[in-house]
Amino acid sequence: MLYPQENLYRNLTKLDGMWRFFADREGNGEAKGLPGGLPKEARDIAVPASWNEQYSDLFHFHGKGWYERIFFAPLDWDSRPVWLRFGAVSGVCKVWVNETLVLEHTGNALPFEARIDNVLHFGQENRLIVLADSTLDPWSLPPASLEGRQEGRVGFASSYPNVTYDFFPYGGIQRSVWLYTAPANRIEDITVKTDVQGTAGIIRFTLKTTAICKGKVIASVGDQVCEVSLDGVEARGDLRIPDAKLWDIGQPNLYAVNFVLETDESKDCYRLDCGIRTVKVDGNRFLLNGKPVFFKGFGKHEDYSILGKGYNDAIVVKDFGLMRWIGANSFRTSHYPYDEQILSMADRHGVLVIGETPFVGLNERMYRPDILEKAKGVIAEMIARDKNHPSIVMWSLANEPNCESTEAEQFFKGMAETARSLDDTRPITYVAHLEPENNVGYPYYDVVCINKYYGWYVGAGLIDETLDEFKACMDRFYQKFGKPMIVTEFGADAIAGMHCDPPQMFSEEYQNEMVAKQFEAMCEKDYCIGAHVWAFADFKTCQSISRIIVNRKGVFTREREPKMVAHTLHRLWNEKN
Ligand code: GCB
Repeated sequence: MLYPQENLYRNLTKLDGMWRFFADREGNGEAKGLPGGLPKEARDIAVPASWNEQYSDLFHFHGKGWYERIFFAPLDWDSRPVWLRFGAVSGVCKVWVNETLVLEHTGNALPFEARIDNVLHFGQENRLIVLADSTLDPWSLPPASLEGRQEGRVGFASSYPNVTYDFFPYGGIQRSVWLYTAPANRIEDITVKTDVQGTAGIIRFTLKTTAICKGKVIASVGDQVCEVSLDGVEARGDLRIPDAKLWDIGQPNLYAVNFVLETDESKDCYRLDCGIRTVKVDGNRFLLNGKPVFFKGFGKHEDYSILGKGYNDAIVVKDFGLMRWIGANSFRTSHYPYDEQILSMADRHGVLVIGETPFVGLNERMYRPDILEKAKGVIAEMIARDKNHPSIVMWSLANEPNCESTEAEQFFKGMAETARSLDDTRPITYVAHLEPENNVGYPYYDVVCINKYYGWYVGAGLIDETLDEFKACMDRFYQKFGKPMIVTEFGADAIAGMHCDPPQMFSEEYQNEMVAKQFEAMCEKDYCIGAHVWAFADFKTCQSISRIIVNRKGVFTREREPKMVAHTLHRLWNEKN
């Protein structure tokens, strides 16, 4: 799905800002006629942002949130097709424009859109109503539930809210809302794949139109032009760039390719930033443009106080600055696809991204054919949205699943086949926390990613004593699967400002020493091709006896101040290529 863009044939306007909000605690808003307008108790709310930290009584509201926004549809947009697009809304979402239901979507982190000009009043005000039903559902992807309070158990099982993952289930319209025009028969989609032939770069494109048409497609960048005829809904071509500058780590060479669609009835264009690069897993190595890569970086979250999971440009700018300073070359979009602007930023900064699905905490009861079908749909949505980003070099299809049974194997095989059929250019992985024999999915994947907390959840307080266990664990995975490995999570909680000599758990010294020693242990293993510290910054999670307001494994605080370990990583990572 193409990101909205303004050009000669397309206009857009953002509907971000102050909306009205109503928390439907009885859950019967639809029957009460809320699609026609919110009740007078509705209050101001900012979009994009989660609702939970905007008002304290909404903090633990995980139900049906209703939003309203009155917007003006310009008169000169009359008789032009108009789309309404949501970057992401939590849970099960329904959208009404002037009381007509125009959109329904399920999921927290991917966009959806609909053509709405047939219900718009041009040159007048229009009423937009959004229902974001964030009710925690044990069968959703990811699974979550408010039920099952469990006493006396340690860890997430006894957290509130009781979800199967370690981050707060924020709700709301968390990414931008757009209204845009484009020709009726528009450039519906573009897929680019790149290759290198000698010193030339090849940008192979497939362009899809909305309707069957006759005409031509012209792709150009500078003096290089590729014109192909179109008869149907799809045109393919190769744009050749002589002496191409490859996209690489810290060398974000991008070619702004202009795609023009010319048919008898309409014209459209779209500019896409393309990075020419190759990625490949070869034996124990991960090759970018033929050169081995060592992934240095983090698992991250979209998370900030007050905003919750709401997208914010300033935070993205700050985070990329910190990643550059510390010497990171990569991050994982743990545990869901991030806002598209973050991926574009990674494209522009030459940062590698492991793009992850929202499938965190999958368990054995989920491995049913109907849930696999749903999962395949989400993988398809993610790849459709993100396939053109050069920064994305691998897909991670799940985080820490229980993956032991024949059903699990079929599920993971099915997901792998879907991802490969939709994208034959990128390796795939999933992220494991259990032992090799409890990971029946790996034979179908290219890279092994493990999350290991020696010296924390295993061998609490023992940094030196658990180092050999950690190394032995890495070896077990390599012996069983013979694939390159990234340690996608390791780390310790540290409360900023808490100091201790000798280092003890929760002090900055402990986190610092553990991360440094484990990083060095990984560097001893040739099959280990990356180290991602958990986590980039402290982040909000559910309440439990093991969390002090936030998860404190951040190398930076939630406000992005460095802890002691940040300075150590800055040194280690700037030394290691
Ligand atoms: C994990 C999870 C991550 C948690 C982390 C922790 O293994 O993948 O979501 O936040 O551990 O801090 O426990």
